[in-house]
Amino acid sequence: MPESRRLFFALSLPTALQKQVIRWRADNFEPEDGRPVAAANLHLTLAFLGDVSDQKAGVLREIATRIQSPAFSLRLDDLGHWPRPGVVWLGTRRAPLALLQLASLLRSHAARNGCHQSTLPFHPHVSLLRGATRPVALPAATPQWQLDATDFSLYESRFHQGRTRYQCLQSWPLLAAPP
Ligand code: 2AM
Repeated sequence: MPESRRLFFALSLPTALQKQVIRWRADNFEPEDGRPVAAANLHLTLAFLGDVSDQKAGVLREIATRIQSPAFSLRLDDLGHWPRPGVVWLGTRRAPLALLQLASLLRSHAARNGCHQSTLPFHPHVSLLRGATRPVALPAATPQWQLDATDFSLYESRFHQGRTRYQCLQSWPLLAAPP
């Protein structure tokens, strides 16, 4: 049987922003609200690929190399709770067009290469807590962070010794805005 790995394209959060987010999260949620996503695992998924053979991953990496999409800034100014699948998330009230186009491009390439894509509309978000299936009191004040997306990455999701770890396999630059 060929090797396959669980992969997804995502935007990473810079370490400084990861730290701010987890500090704020610790101050604003209770342990019973859900399991905190590890700081290094915080990310915004652009396209989920599922279990992918190395051959198919190679094709998708080639495609990613040819993508010429502009860099963009995203305000992380929205917060929500999905009781199913049990996620508390950080999102944006106004998704930049460049983000929507990048996600749409990656999703359509993924679909064309046999990676099943959800029919749900793309809702850009960073998962903060998992297993949050019971009601959660969300803080009244929504944080106002900015994520400057200058590249996008391919991640592998691994489950080992009871922990999920996302490993960045490769990153591709987004085009800087002309001066
Ligand atoms: P989530 O944060 O909303 O759970 C790695 O698992 C990433 O891919 C996570 O960000 C997860 O989104 C997303 N993901 C996992 N399974 C998925 C699926 N079946 N469809 C779309 N996205 C998925």
